[in-house]
Amino acid sequence: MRNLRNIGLAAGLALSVSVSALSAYASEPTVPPAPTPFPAEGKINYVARDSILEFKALPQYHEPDWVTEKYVKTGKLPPVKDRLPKEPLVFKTGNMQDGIGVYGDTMRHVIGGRPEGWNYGAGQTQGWGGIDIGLSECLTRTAPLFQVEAKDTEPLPNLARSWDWSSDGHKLTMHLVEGAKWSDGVAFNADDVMFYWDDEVVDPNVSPLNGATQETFGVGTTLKKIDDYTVEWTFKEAFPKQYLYAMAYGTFCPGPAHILKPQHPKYSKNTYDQFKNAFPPEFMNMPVMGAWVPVEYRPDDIIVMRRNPYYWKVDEKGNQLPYLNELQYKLSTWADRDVQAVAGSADFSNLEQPENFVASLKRAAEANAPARLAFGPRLIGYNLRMNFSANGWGNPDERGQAVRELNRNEDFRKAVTMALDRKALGDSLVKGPFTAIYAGGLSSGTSFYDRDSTVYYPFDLEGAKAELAKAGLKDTDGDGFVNFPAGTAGGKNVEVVMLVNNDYTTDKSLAEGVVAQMEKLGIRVVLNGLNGTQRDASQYSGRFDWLVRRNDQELTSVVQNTEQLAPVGPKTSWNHRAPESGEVDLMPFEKDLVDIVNKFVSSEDNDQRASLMKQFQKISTEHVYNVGLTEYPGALIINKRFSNIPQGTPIFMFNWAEDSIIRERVFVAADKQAKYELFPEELPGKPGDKGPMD
Ligand code: BQZ
Ligand code: CA
Repeated sequence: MRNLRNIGLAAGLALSVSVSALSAYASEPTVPPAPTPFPAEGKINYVARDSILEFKALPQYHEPDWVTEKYVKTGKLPPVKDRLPKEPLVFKTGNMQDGIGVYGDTMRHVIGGRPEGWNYGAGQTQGWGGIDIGLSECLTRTAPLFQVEAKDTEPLPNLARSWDWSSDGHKLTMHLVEGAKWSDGVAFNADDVMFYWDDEVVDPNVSPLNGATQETFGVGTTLKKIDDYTVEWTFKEAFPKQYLYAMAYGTFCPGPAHILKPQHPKYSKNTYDQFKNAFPPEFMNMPVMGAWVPVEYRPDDIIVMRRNPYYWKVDEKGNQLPYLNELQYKLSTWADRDVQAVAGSADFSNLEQPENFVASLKRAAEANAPARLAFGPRLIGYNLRMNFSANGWGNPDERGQAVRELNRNEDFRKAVTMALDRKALGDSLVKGPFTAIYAGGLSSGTSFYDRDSTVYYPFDLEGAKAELAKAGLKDTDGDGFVNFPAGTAGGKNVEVVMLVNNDYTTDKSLAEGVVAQMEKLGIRVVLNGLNGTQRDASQYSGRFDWLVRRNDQELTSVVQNTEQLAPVGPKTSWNHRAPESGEVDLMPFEKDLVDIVNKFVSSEDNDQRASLMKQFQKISTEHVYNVGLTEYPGALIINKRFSNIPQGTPIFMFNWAEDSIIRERVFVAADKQAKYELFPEELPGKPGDKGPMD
């Protein structure tokens, strides 16, 4: 065993990897190499949390002139002040980089997903890429917090305008915005919140799109209505302030109960499937609380959204938001989004596929480039995740079951991680300073990351083969692939089916790289490439042995989607869930991870939280809870005509940039407005009607 000092581990080793384990490898576990510094462009102007917005009544309100002329004066709509809450959400001018905006123009998005329908609460995607983000308004809001110092912040008020903790910290009373209306004019109130909670989150037959379950808000948590504008949470832990993050986008964005409830099996003859599919993509003008409403859907072509005349947010001059009259979502591919954004035929992209970095940088550097491109911190990462369920999640066949048992064998996991040449994987995506070796666990770009708490098993093919042998796998028929032991899955070659999202070049490139490198180790990996929607369905139901997946918020912010860090509930982890009936069969180290996450959630002490995340990082990387592949920075590409784009907005942190730039405050100066609107001076129609209001 080489002397510890020789492998550069600092004295007073932060890792407590047992010495005996060290002697087992040709190369010792160590900390990941320091990533090449990558200067995030566009410094973030940090602000105080309460400098962004407030709720208050203003002396007067305004709307686009054409709304007054065409809709109010003709009696089709009430005056704007009657369409707003008593005290609307007011965005403070001081936090608006270019100040008060003007009405007009549109933002043209391109997306790679496709809409299944409008029933987000029952698990239907609208195609991602900012559509669901723009439709959804949630109890709290976290994406704009990228500009607030992490240590002293908490989620922003949104549909919940304020909240109070009981003295013992087990109850949280939430006060909802009063007098806000859905885009069809129907009042928003606690019944919407309770329908989402009782009939979509708690109802075991319904899975909301971003996977909220009761345990997302704490095991045993309950919620009840106090009055039309007050709900009360009850938690087992005291002061679990962490859950205010779970009440933001993805996990607590109520739908219109007046439209959904009549279709729900508890209140109709519908099956759960009929409920989920009750609002197909063709169902236009689905009532939303968001700033824009779907008025046009042309399959494989475009979705067009028009401004919501009842939107409940204003600027400090009383101008009802949004400034932009329209949003467009061209139905194309994720790679095309980058191309169109830099070319100027679209307006926005999260540059997240390294294969497009060089071409996008070149185009954006040209003098007449229509779009700005700015890189942020290294927060885009990929993990290979192994299905740890050996008790039936996903109903595996004999071979699948045998692979899951191997996944639960730490020697097997170490063999896999040591056989990965992560430098080669990163270089296969893009050369240059972008990609970094990523051991797994928390992203290096998050404030909770601690490199000295990260156990990295360096690339070492011989050492990996030794681990594979320790796991009891040998190539008994000499064809280069190890076999199951005799009597297991017929003693055939170990064959692993790896699920991958075919919608992204990057996901496919990494998956193909893993297949090639596993072949050198002697493990046969077969790709199961599906589109995003099918991939999500297979993954949520546990129908995978391994999974290559881009990181989500729990690894890039830790405080968002925290429950996804470990199997704290039956359906919270990406790669380890309970079968239909039964518990999650936790391994000992997973029990430690669950305890750490539960302690983190109910701790208010920032130092304790930081140290809990160091423990999480050490245990999860030492035991290879997930196998890191690579990580790199993303870049925001946005057309130069837009104003109020906060400088330094990261494409992904608490949420994606579609949320973080606060699109309802974005505007185009009058002299830069283009004639891109497809439905100029039109407003949404009635729920289910075709197209805009006639
Ligand atoms: C951003 C995002 C906005 C989902 C989705 C998509 C789904 C996943 C993930 C990203 C897309 C874009 O990501 O890639 O840049 O615009 O939509 O929601 O990958 O397949 O299930 O988690 O966010
Ligand atoms: Ca063999």
